[in-house]
Amino acid sequence: MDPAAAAAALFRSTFAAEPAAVAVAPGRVNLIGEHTDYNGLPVLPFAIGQSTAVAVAPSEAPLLEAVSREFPVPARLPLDAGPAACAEPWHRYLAAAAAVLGPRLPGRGARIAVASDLPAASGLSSSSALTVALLLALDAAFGLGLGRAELAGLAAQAERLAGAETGGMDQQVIAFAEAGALLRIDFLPPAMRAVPVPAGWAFVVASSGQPAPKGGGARDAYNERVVATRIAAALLADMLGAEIEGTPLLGHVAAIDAAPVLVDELPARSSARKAAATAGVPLERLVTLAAGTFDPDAQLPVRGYARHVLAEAERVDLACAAVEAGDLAALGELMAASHASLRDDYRCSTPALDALVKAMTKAGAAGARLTGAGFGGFAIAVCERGREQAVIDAAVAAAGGPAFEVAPSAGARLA
Ligand code: NG1
Repeated sequence: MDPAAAAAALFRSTFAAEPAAVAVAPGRVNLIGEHTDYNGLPVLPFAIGQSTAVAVAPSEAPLLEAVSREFPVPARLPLDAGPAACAEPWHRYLAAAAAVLGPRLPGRGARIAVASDLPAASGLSSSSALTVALLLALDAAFGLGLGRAELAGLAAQAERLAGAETGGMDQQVIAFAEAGALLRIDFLPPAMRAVPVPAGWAFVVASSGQPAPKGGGARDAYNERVVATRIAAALLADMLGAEIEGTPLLGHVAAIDAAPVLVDELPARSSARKAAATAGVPLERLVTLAAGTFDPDAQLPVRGYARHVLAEAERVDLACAAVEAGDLAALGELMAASHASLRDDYRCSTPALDALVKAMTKAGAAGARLTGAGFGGFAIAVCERGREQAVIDAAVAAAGGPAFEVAPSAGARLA
């Protein structure tokens, strides 16, 4: 059963009532532009056909009562529970959605049923699909009148409260994607552009066999990189004599010609405390996260991280041009360079992801790379249509699967 029908059926069988609204939000794959969004630098993702559906009806009690087809433990959370109090990772996203809606929910709770055909903890954005679908369904059920951009912003804030200091790519592409196209997203200043995909290309995603749970260790590894790249941005701005207001991001300095050269003069490792003193910025701008404060004395490999982010942003520009020119070989080379940079400079690949990328490339993919935050999860490959089955077979042989074709699909909707 597809997720929308399954969520509605689960709602009926659990609560013996009809849902007031059912919303469906797709997962996403990032073609290129990895770990750039929280630096205010561009990304090139697309929404996929697999999705999470949420059926909702308002209830009188100030509680979220929720069941999921995929997660066995049901939720019964006070509206003000807050994500930190939830032991079950999937409950955190429910509590976080209630927290960002806050006073917009008129003191009443909701009954919720969830069904998904997206693999969890994979880098395919199952958490953002859940958050966006939930907010869209609550918006419809309570008549909140949220606009799409506001909804994507609230979903990103919810995800940050749940623990990972995300940059907002996932929620935005899930809210705004168009079928048949990639979505180039810029953040400084904000902009979006659909980039149609040539008809003869196919995309394959494949599991490395290792989950990358944002509710667990991957969250700390992710947040370390958010803080380390803020440190790099503050130090580079200081070297360049550039003024940054608020949180320093590499996107604030990336357009300055000398920035890529000066990256090599950054310290190999630094702590937030040391960098704040050197660059003369308040320490809290470097270490404050929505879900807490990062250790100001942790020594982080800032030079390699910054080198990856600045080079990756350039690859996004080149990849957009390659897609628009229908140049599959050029796109493939950029994806290979992205993976190497994520492996060597950003240190977020794993031996299983490296082997998977190699196997898919050998089987005829024009290019392959890890997708999402890494530390496990999925890889994406692009190939000429007709070669996708060979790439899928090679991926399953290398890492055990699942591996399947994904097609650029439309964003979130009410069912
Ligand atoms: P995944 O691993 O797919 O959840 C995460 C972030 C993105 C982005 C990528 C790395 C969340 C919800 N999403 O994606 O915003 O920073 O890593 O490019 O944390």
